Order: sequence, then C-alpha cells, then structure tokens
Amino acid sequence: SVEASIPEPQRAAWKKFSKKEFSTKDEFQAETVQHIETTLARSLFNCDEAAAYSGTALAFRDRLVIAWNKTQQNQTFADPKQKVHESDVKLNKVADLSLEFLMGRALDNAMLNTGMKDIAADGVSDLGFRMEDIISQERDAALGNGGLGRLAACFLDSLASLNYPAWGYALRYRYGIFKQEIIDGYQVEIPDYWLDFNPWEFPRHDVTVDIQFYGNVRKETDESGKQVSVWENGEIVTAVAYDAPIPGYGTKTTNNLRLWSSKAAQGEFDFTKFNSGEYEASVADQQRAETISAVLYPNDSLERGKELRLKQQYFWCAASLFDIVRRFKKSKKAWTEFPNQVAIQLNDTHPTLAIPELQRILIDQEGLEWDEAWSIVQQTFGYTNHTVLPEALEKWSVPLIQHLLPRHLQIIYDINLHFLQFVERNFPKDRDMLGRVSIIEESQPKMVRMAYLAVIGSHKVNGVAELHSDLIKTTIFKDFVRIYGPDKFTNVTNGITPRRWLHQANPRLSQLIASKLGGYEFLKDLTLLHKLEAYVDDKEFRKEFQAIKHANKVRLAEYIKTANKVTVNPSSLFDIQVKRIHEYKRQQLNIFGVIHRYLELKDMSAEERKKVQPRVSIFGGKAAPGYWMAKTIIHLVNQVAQVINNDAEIGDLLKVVFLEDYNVSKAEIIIPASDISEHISTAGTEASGTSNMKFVLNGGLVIGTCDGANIEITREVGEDNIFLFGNLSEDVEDLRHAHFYSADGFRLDPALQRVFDTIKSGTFGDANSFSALINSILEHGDYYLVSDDFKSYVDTQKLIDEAYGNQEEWLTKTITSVSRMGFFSSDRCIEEYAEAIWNVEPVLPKEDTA
Ligand code: T68
Repeated sequence: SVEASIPEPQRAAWKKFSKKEFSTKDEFQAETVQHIETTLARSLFNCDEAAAYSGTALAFRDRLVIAWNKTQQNQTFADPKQKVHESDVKLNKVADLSLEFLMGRALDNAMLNTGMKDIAADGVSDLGFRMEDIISQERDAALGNGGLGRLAACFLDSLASLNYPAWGYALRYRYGIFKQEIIDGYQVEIPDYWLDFNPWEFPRHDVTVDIQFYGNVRKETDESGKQVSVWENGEIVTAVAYDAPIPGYGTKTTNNLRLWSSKAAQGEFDFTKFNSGEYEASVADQQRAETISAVLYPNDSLERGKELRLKQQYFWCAASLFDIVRRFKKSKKAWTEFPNQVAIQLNDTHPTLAIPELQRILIDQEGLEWDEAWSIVQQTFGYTNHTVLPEALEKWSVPLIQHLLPRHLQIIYDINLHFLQFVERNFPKDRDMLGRVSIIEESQPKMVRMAYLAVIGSHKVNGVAELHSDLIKTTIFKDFVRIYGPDKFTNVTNGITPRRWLHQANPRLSQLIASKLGGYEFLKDLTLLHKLEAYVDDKEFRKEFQAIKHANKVRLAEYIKTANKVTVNPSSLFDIQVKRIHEYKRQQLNIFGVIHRYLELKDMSAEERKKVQPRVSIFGGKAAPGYWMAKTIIHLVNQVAQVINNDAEIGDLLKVVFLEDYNVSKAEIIIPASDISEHISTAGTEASGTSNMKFVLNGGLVIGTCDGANIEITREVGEDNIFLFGNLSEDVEDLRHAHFYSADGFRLDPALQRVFDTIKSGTFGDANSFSALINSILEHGDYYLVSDDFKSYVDTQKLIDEAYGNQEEWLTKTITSVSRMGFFSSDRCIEEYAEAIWNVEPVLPKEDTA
C-alpha cells in the first residue's frame, strides 16, 4: 500500500542493493551454493541430491520472486491510458476459485518458463549432479483429485503466460491426495504430508482474515431506521494466506496462487485453562481450528455431505472474498464498478457459498439494497460445470447450513424467493416448474441444490466440452434454459498447457518440432503445429519422431521394471489407461478385454501366436477410499496381472501392469510413452477428459467412446486417426431401460460370458472378491453399459492390432494427429473465458527500468 512505501529520497539506497535476477551460469551457481551453505546450513561435504534440489529451488524461487513482486506492482497500478476501451476493461483481477489445484512439481516448470533450464543444468552438472536427479527430488504438490484440479493448474499456467492479471484461491491442505500403495493387489492409502520443505510458498502472517461459523442472527434498526441483520456470537477461526508464484512462459508476468491455512483466532488459545492445568482442553480449540485446512477430501465424483467439507468451503470462500473486496475498496471506486473490476470464476459448485457471501457483504456490511447488490453478484460470477452424474451434484441439508451459517441460509431463502417470483411471473401456467427449479429440494430433510444456486447467481454457465455443454442444457439445467434463455449457457472446451504436457514431459519431441517450425513459438501459439503436417513424408523427420517415441517407451519400461519388477518389451504396443478409477470410466471394460485377449492367446497354436501383436496393458489411478467397486476393479487388475505375467506360455505377447500412485509427475513419464490410450467412458458421462488431449499431443492414438472431448479430438485429427467404438449418448437411456424391461435385453455376448466364467472359476483368485463387479452387470442392470459395448470394444482393439502392424501408416497417423492438436491448448480456453465470460484484457509486464 501507499503508506508502506519507502520515501522517494531513500529509494536510491534500496535500488542499489535490490536483487537482480540471475541470468548466467556463474550467477546461478553463486545463488545455489549460497543457499546450500547458509539457508540450508550444509557444507561441501554434506550435499546430497536433496540438498542440491533445495539449493536450486531456492535460487529459482528468488528469481521468481523478483518478477512476481514487479507483476503485482504493475497489475495494481496498471496505467488506464494503456487501454483502448477503458470503460469495458477490467483493471483489477480475475479470481479463479477452485478447491483444488493439482500443480505437480514446480522446479522444472520454473526453469522452463523462465528459459533458464539449460544454464541451470550446466550449472548443477559442474557441481557434480544430474538435473534429472535433482528434479525428481521434489514431491508433487498434490492438492487435487484429478481432471478438475489439473485443469485449474493448466489455467494458471495459461493465465500467467498470456499476461492476464489473475489469482487462484484455494486451501492450503496439510495433506494432499493420499499416496496409493498396492499391497497384495489391494489399494492402501497413505497420508500425503507434503509440507516438510516447500520452498515455493510464502507465509503471509500479516494477511489474515477472521472467519465466523455458527452463532445467531439478530435483527436491529440502524440510525437511518433501516432493518439490518447482525450475525454474531459465532466461533471465529483465522485464515492465514500462503502465496506461491506462478511464472508465465516466456514473459515476466508472475501471478499468485493464494492458499488459506486455518488457525485458532487470537485469544482462542485459552490461557486460563492452560494455567489451571487443563492443557488438553486449551489445545483442543486450537486443533479444531487447524482441522479445517488439514486434508483434501479424496472423492472425485461423489458428494458425501460432511460438515467439515462445508466448513472448508465456507472458510475458503469467505477468506477469498474478503481479500478481493479489501483490494477493491482500496481503489475507492463505487460498488457498481465492482463487476467491471473483478471477475470470479467458480470451478464447479464447491465455491457456490461465495454467492450468498458476497450478497451478505454488500447488504449487511456495505448497506446496499437487495436488488443493487444482487445485480453486482450476478455480474461478478461465472460458473463452470464439470459433471452431469447425479451422485456428484452437490446438495447440503438445510439444517446443517442453518446450524453452521445461519445468515447465509436466510440469504439463500431470499435469493430463492426472488427467483421463484420471477419464474412465476414469466411462466404463470407452469406450476410444476417452481418445485423443479427451486433451490430448496422439498425432501426430508430439505436440501439446498448448489448447482441451481450457482446458475442463478452467475451471469454465465459453461460446460467443458461441446457434447457436455449441450447435455447440461437438455438435462440438469433444461428449465433454466427456458427461464434465462440460451445465451446464459455456453461452452468452453477444456485444454491443456503445452508447456508442461509437451515441452516439459517430452523435451525431445518439443525440440524436434522447434527444429522444423523455426523455434519454440508454437508453445505460445499451439495452432502453429499445423505446419508440421508438411513433414509427414519427410524421412529424417519420421525417423526421429519414431525414435523419440521408442525412447519414451524405453524410459517407461525401465520405470516399470523398477516399480513393478516386471520386464516389458518396449517394442510391444503400449496400451495405457491412467485416470481416477470409476465405474463410469470403465476400467472394468478394459480389464475384461484383457482377460478376453488372454483367453484367445491360450486357445492359439504356437504358429498362430507368432502372428500376434505383442501388447502391454498399463493401468494406473486412485480409487476413492470408500468406493468399494473401484477398489474391486484395482484388485482384479492386479490379480489378472499376476496370472498373465507369470504365464510362461504367453511371455511378451501380453503383459499387464498396474502402476502405483498415479500422479502428475508420473503422468509426465507415462503419457509420452503410449501407443494407444483408453478414454472409454459410457457415452454422456465424461464431461470432457483432458488426458486424451495430452496423449495425442505426445504422439499416441486414442481408443475412445463418442464422449466428452473425444468428439472434438475426432473433429480435429480426422476419423481415420482415432479408434471410436460403442453406443452413442442419445441411446444410453433406452439401453438402460432395455436391461430391465426387454425380454432379449440381456443376451450376454458369449465372449464376455466366457470372461465372467473364467473369473468365477477362480483363475484370478477368490471368485467371491469379484462377484459384486460381475453382478453389477448381470443382476443390477449394467448401468454403465459394459455388456452393450463389449463386442464393439474388442473388435476395435483388433483393428488397433492390425493398424499397429503397419508401422509406417501408424507413424503417419500419429504425426498427422500431433500437427492437428493446436485447438486443445489451455491458452485457447483462457482467451475464450476472457472474451466471453470475464471481459478482461492482458496487462503487459513493464520493461525493466531498474
Ligand atoms: C473432471 N471432474 C471431469 N472432478 O470428470 C472430466 N469432483 O471429464 C473433466 O475433463 C475435468 O473435470 C475437467 O473439466 C473432476 O475431476 C473432481 O475431481 C471432483 C473433485 C471433488 C468433487 C467433485
């Protein structure tokens, strides 16, 4: 702030000693050695890889901080005259509210985005270390479950790279997503305590917000005679900010990710209790406060209605909004300017409480009238939906909200009242409509439908792929399209950052592309990849492209050897399915297909086996700890692997691998090594998928259903370059119905029947362990249509074997596909959000004037 500025006459002294960003190898080494010696108190004789990592990370951290400080300064005081249409441009910030940011490792990303990796690699090599070893010392920042959290992380990279003034807001969980161990074929969860040493975060002990829970609401009349609500007598917990710098690629812009940590409010530590010997009681309050940000909920597609989860959501929304409002108020602008200065994007319904919270701030604290406040709220928020699965749609019980957030419940009821009155006026003949669209579900107990609240409180609602955005308009939000008109609903197809998912994960491919395209400009404009298509017949290029894929497969094979003690042949077809384990994603279809392949191999003569395309089936992913069916699938994969990998008759023709603890840093090794990856959800269930994009960008092909972004990938790469199979989303409902009601609805494919018989015979261990899985198909209606799609799936796998047999054609398909992936950059997504939803423009970094 202005009050904290160093006075003008003293600035020269500051500037003289103000730290500069290192830019040579010597400067990098000096910084690194200094950090190892003084910050870490290690010596020349006591410097292992961990210490070398720490020193390198601290040197880069310092470098980022300088750019970060300048960016924040520049964005705060952005010169309005720079702007062409000042009045339509947001000066302040985009706030990305996401309960999850699945960042992975930071060092490699920082080195590449600043363009300093080569210098640093050279520098550490002089000190006797290999950069790869140093990089792999870092633990993942795993504050997310899966696609939703990783999307938020890709968006941060794009926002910074495109110079948008944007902050991410989340919780600083002490424990991220659990670590998965496979013991005797079963998933075991190990806590992920990741904060021992985290050089990337900056505690801001001076940036705190007191957050209230529970208590009661009292009506009072203020001096002007107006009725106001006072929320009081609650319990206070303090939010402390921890900031992490987010460097853009090829720009000095360095944005901020602000994570809130909970701690007992000042005075909460009860010294009377402490002094009278009740140590435990005095510590208990403190622990209760710290519990709020203790752990990430590990459910990726299920809402369980736990009070602590709701507390997390409110704690985070309230702290973030306070922060945003505090910054806005410093500008002394009128409240009507708020939506022109701030755009807040809700990543799914998890931050929906921000809507009643902003309304509360405006009416209870700032004294605005309801309508004026509500118009500001609606203009400020945008809501991104990530699922149509009914079990994933968030609902909170009215009694729980009443207890925890009494004032917010009143406001939610008032929002609902205004909304229903509006609906009644516009649809007077449709009385059922009111019950259908009410924010309150009239169940026992009553429930608050968060997705409806999010739609009503936002000016735009978007899905994450075309099919998904169409589906939300015809299913869960159908009535709302009638009420608000179709323009409120839009699509922003997901994307991925090519910096991490090409340049970082596959440096050799990135380099090859750069050599043909005349530099790395494509990392900033991925559509430039189309120029690669000119080289599809270039012999040298093809050879190098193929050699890179092979090297990536060798690297994965080595990893599999170390991790699983299984030897796989890198010349086999690598078939990979890595993602959260869920029935709708259908890893069971994949493993049934593997069993089918095994049975066919066993039937063959030695002669016939010679013609078979060898394959490695690779699985990876975590199951939510309470999701038994998903855990059963993991167990089956491991049991099948055990049997097949030890069958001498089969040898290299088929290997099955379950990779433990799939996470972002492992994805960076796994994804570049695929020939085929599987994206085989029941049509209409996977909102988008984003790993499908990563695999194709790295020269792999996809076997997939007509679901989510697979459809748009097909549009871009062409039907000949993807293996689509299975029923379409428009037929799903009828098929499900037929499973129960049609006489011949359940004539099981004989090949699938045989797979089931084999499992039941005990070939893969105790058949009882798998009966629930088989019965979900045979007895309980096969909700995910495994039986309907099985034949089409295995037939398509056959086509893949044949296509892979022709290596030249396969290579042509993969090169062509890579060259057509430009659309799927998260930069394109961010430009779409900026233009159609946020109305913000970039703030370019100032030239260095130091
Ligand atoms: C995913 N959702 C979608 N959810 O499943 C995927 N959910 O299709 C899409 O590509 C991706 O979002 C990005 O849009 C999730 O990953 C969760 O992880 C999640 C976490 C908590 C609660 C609910």
